[in-house]
Amino acid sequence: MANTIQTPEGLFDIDGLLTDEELEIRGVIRKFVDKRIKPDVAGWFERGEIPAKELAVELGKLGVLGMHLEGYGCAGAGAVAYGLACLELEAGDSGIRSLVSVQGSLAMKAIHAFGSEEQKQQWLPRMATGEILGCFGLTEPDFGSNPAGMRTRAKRDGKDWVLNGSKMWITNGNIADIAVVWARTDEGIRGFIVPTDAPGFSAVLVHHKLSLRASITSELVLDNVRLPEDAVLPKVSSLRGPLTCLNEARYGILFGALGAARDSIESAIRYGLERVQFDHPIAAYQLTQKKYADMVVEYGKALILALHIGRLKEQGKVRPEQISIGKFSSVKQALDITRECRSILGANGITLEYPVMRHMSNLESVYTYEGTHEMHTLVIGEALTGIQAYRV
Ligand code: TGC
Ligand code: FAD
Repeated sequence: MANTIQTPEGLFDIDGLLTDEELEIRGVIRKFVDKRIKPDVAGWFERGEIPAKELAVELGKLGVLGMHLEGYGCAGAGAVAYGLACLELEAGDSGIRSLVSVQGSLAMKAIHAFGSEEQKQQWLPRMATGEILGCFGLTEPDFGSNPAGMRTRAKRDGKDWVLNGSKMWITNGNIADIAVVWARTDEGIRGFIVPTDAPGFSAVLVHHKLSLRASITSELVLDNVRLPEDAVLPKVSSLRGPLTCLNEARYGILFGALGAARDSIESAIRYGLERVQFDHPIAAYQLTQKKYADMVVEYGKALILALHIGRLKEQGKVRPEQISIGKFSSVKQALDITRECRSILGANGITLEYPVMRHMSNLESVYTYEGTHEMHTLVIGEALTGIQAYRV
């Protein structure tokens, strides 16, 4: 007979691998998610809306927007602390983690890594508080996995830049104050800070999504958008710019997806202990316990891998293919886990009364964005063979 009932994390003594500061940050975010996100998120998901502006200010007060960046009002937290924050946020909903990822790891990271001192001073402190929201435009309607083919173009006109093109599937596009837009120029691929009230800029909401419904997704249209010379990010002129930012956001996801998995496992265990069939709770049946055991073992393995990658990142040693391994592993495991949890909840599992199917459908987007599962497979394959199979 087991002594005490343990949580998925307790079973692996995960807390022993974390510092006091990391435990404290995790606790604060978990409390915020329990109080502010979980009670309302099913309704936001159902209605396809999210009070993103309000939440951004609250998340700014919590210190999570750009929390892993140094200076300019950012907390300068360690990589593991940031990962744990993403995990707790995604235990609420992938859309909330997306809001934070896009702001901190994509839009702010681009300015932090490749912006001028003036650009950093102008934008980062107000982005850290959530007063200014950013989005990140890399994907285009015809260039998703292969951003190198992008058609959006920026041309010099005197001292100005003029941008034309479109970006697709852009998180926060309709509510952003600035868009970091990547465009082809005569000097290579460059990043531009585009105020969203610039003439010629428009954002069109994507409707009818069945996934990430508590998140805003948009098409950005750039029709002769004229920008001053200092709108360009001066420190990069190749795909290295956006891919550097993607490393950060993918890193957040390799922790984040596990939050959706954990919340689903906890929900399925609670349900299994309460739901009685054939005179016993379904958690008492061996087939159900096998499901719990399989899921929790995979969850724990993925979390330990995430922590290992986090510690490598803190030491400045992590390589992009290791981040690919993490995203590949966490998202796949999380998706499999949510599907299994859904089966434990039976018919109730298909409703928004429980978080499981919402997490599952969100993870379908997470499986695709920030590099599809297949692209990460091929990045790992390239690291093992030296062959870029995606170009063959
Ligand atoms: P390649 O020719 O190999 O390299 C071009 C330049 O980039 C450098 N580089 C990297 N730099 C930093 N980090 C990495 N991971 C890098 N990989 C390559 C490279 O050194 C080179 O630099 P330079 O200065 O010498 O020119 O690039 P490629 O065209 O062959 O691309 C490789 C590939 C397939 C891995 C890349 O295209 C890729 O990752 N595709 C997937 C696209 C993607 O992930 N899109 C995500 C869009 S954003 C998003 O989904 C947000 S979701 C919202 C949310 O998070 O909530
Ligand atoms: P495609 O690239 O057309 O791929 C379709 C299928 O073909 C996939 O299975 C893929 O793996 C496979 N495939 C493609 N090439 C190869 C190959 N060489 N070998 C084997 N298989 C291949 N983008 C942004 O820039 N900013 C954002 O904020 C953003 N937010 C998003 C939010 C949501 C909700 C979603 C769903 C997407 C978002 N994206 C964003 C876009 C996302 O990054 C792309 O959807 C993703 O990169 C894949 O591109 P695609 O959808 O065009 O698929």
